[in-house]
Order: sequence, then C-alpha cells, then structure tokens
Amino acid sequence: MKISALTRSVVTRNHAVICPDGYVNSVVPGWTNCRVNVIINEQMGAGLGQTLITAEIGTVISGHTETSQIFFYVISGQCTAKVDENEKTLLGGHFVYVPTGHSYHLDECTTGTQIVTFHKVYEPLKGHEHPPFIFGNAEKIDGPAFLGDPALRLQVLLPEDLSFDMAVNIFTYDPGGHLPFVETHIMEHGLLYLQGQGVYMLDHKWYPVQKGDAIWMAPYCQQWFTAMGKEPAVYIYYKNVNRFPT
Ligand code: UGY
Ligand code: MN
Repeated sequence: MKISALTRSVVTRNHAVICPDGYVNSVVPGWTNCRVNVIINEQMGAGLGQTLITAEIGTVISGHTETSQIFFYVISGQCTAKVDENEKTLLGGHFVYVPTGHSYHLDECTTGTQIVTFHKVYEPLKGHEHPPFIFGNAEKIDGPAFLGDPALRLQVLLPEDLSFDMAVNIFTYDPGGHLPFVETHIMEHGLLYLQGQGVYMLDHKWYPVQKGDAIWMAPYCQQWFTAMGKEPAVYIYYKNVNRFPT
C-alpha cells in the first residue's frame, strides 16, 4: 500500500476536485463484485450523482431506474448491457442512457473495465414524452469546433431535444487550447478526465488536473480550463439543461 498524507483533492462549498488517491469504495445494492466510487453526490451539495465503477470477476450492475435516470459510459474494457429486453456489447467509448422507469443489467465485464455514470432526478416537461433509452458510440459522433476554435472540439452524446433534462458531452482540447472565456452559469457540471492534463480555474483558484481526476462545479462556480502537455486533454461531462430556471 502506498502511504501518503498528500493529495490534490479539494472539496469546497461550490466545487470539488476528486483525485483517485482518495477513493474509498461504497457498497451499492445491485452493483456487485465491483469497486464503486461515489465521486459526486447530493451529500456534497450537488444536484447530480457521478460514480466510477471498476469491474472485478463476476461483476453485475443491475437495477431499475425510479426517479433518477442513469448514463453509463465505458471508459475502457468491455461488458454486455441490457435495458429491458434490449442487449448490446459495450466497448470503450460506448454508452447507454437509461431513462426513468426501465430495468438495466450490465455483466460479462472484462476485469478492470471502467465505467463512469451520471445520475439526475428526471424533471418531466409538460407536452413532451419521457426520453427513450439510447445505446451509442462516441466515436460515431461528430466533434465540431467549439465557438469556432479548431483547437477545441465538442461531442454532444445525447439528443438536443427538450425531453432530455441532462446533457453529456465530450470536450477535447489540443495542447494549448483553452476555454475562450471564464464561464459563469447556472448549469452544474460533473466531469471526469479521460486523457491528458491541464490547469482548471474554479472560482479563481487554480488546480493542476490530469487523466482520472474528477471535478464538480456547482451552479455559478466560475470556470476556465487550459490544456497542457503533448497530447490532447479530453473530459466527459454532465450538464443540466432544458428546464425553466425556478
Ligand atoms: O458546456 C459547458 O458549459 C462547458 N463549456 N463548460 C466547461 O467545459 N467547463
Ligand atoms: Mn460550463
């Protein structure tokens, strides 16, 4: 065991940087023979949930969505996912979105398969159907330049349709690429680095971040990022969208 009193993890009232060195596993009913790290949750003041699942031998991730929808994204490895009676093999970059009121069952995972999940209590919208379940592959989704800057590319994984109240996007920054301005917005983010490194500014504090780190940004947490190093920095992130701001 590596023993250390040092960490880059920070938890504040409106943002957190959670690095793997601080993980302590949780037992989640229905999610068996796997390591589950609950990285973002309402206990810290968040409006979303975010977990990281690492598969062991005989992993089964099974349940029925009640009030919260769940988005599963395979970071690496392989598994089989079933939503109700619909089954698919998922590889790295594949995802499955499970709206409320559906059964899900993931198994046949290769050992070490990593899956990040985003959870949000669904807010229905009058005049709109609940969203459908979706199987997808990030590789097949275009990543147009973000606000005209070819150094930044944004892939939007879920349909831009008012029935959805959450978005999950993948943001790729070439080395030296950076957000064009400091964002100050009502939407909340949960985020996980898939590749690379850089520096994130959260409420005027500066954090070095890298692959494997997660960030929570509460509404109005001011945010800016610049990528560094020799390879693009890539993160997958959650955002609440499409609902009237009460
Ligand atoms: O969608 C967003 O708000 C995104 N540009 N924010 C971020 O990457 N911190
Ligand atoms: Mn933002």
